[in-house]
Amino acid sequence: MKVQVCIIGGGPSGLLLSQLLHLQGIDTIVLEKYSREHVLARIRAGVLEHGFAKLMHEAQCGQRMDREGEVHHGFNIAHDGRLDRVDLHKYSSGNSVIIYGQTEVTRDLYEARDRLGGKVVHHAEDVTPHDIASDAPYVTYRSGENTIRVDCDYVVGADGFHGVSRKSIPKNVLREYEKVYPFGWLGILSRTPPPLSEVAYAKHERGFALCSMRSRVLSRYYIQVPSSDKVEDWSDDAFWAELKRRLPEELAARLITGPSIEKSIAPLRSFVAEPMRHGRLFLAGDAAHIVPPTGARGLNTAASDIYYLYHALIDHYRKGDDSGLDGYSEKALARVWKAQRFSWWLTMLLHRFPDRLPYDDRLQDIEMSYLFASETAKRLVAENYVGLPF
Ligand code: FAS
Ligand code: PHB
Repeated sequence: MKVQVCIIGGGPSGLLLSQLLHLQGIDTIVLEKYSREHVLARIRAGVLEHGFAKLMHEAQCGQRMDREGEVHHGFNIAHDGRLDRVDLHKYSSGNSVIIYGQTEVTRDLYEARDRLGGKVVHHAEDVTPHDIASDAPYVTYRSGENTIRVDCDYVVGADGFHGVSRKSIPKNVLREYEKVYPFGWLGILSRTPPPLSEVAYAKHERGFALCSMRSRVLSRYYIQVPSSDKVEDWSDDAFWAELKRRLPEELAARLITGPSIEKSIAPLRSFVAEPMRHGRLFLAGDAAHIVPPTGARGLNTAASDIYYLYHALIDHYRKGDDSGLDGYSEKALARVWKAQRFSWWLTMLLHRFPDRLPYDDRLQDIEMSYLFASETAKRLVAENYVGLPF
C-alpha cells in the first residue's frame, strides 16, 4: 500500500497528527502495536495547555473536552504546613489550563478517526522503518502471518520512549541527553471527590505529593516513592495514610478516601533525543523527549511537536515549500528544552532528594519563599504552566 505519511504509534501524538492531516486531505496510516483497549487503559496526563486545547478544536474533536473538561485559573503548592496559590489567570495575562484526562483525549481522537474512516491498524507487530535516509522510505509490519509493506513519502515516529523509531536513527547521528531521578511517582485513581477545586502540589520532608482530579467525582493522587518500590508494596490504606502525612492538616482533613481503581508507579526521567529528524523520519512526542510529570508538560510538549510537523507537511504538500520540514527539529527542540527546564526546576523545588545536603534543603526553602514573595517569579511559573506560545 502507499500513503503520503506513515505514522508509527497510536497514542495521542500519532492520532492527533493523523486527524489534522486528514482534514487537510493528506493521506496517512497509523500503526499501533497494541489494541485500542490497551492504549485507552493507560492513566497518564491530566493537565492540558490552552495551546493543546486549540489544536484539539482544529482537529474537530474538542467538543467533549469543552463539555466535560474543567478550566482552572490557578494551582496550589502546599509547603511548611500552609497552602499557597499561583494565580495563572493573573500572572499569565488571562490564560488558564484545562483538566481533562489523556485517556479521554485519546478516546476522542480514536472516535474522530473512526468518523472520518481513518486508517488505524492495531496489533501491528514488528513495525520496522526502512530506507529512511532515501527518497523512498517504507515501513513493514506483521499482521498475523502476513508481512505488510507501506510505501510512503515520510515516516513519523510517534511510538513513545520505548518505540522502534528513535532506535532506527544511526548511533553516530543521534545524541541523547538524560537525567534519571532516584524516585518515582506512585499514583492512584479513585472514584472520590477531590478535596479542592484546583490541583495541589505538596513539598514535604517525607517527599512530594500531588492532589489532582479528572472530574468532581474522579480524583488522581500521587506520592513520591523510592525507585525500588513496587506497587504491591503499597496497600490503599498505606497510600492514603502517607498522603495525609504529607499534606497540611486542613487539606488532609478534607481528603475523602476510597478504593483505588488504578494504581501504578511512573519512573521519573528527563530525556531529549537530537535531532528529531533523520532523512524522511520525523520523531514526535515521547519518542524524542520525556519530562518528569511534575510540570505536566509531557503531553503538551508532544502537541507542540505535532503542531510544527502538521504545518510543515501542509507547506510541503500544498506549496512545495520544505522550509518547515527542514526547520522542524530545531524549532521543536527549542520548545522542548524550555519544557525540560521548567519540569526539572519544579521537580527540584518539590521533591526530596536522598543524596541532598543541608545546604540543598535551605536552597529549596529559599526558592519556595522567593516564589511566593516575587511577582516576577509567579509570572515566570504561570507563563510556563499555561504553556509557552507554539
Ligand atoms: P505514547 O507513549 O502515549 O504513545 C506511543 C504509542 O506508540 C503507544 O500507544 C505505544 O503502544 C505505541 N508503540 C510503541 N512502540 C511501538 C511499535 N514498535 N510499533 C507500533 N506502535 C508502538 N504527562 C503529563 O503531562 N502529566 C502526567 O501526569 C503524566 N503522567 C505520565 C505517566 C506515565 C506512566 C507516562 C509514561 C507518561 C506520563 N506523562 C504525563 C507523559 C505522557 O502524557 C506522554 O507525554 C504522552 O503519552 C506522549 O504521547 P505520545 O508521544 O503519543 O506517546
Ligand atoms: C494528573 O492529573 O495526572 C497530573 C496533574 C499535574 C501534574 C501531573 C499529573 O503535574
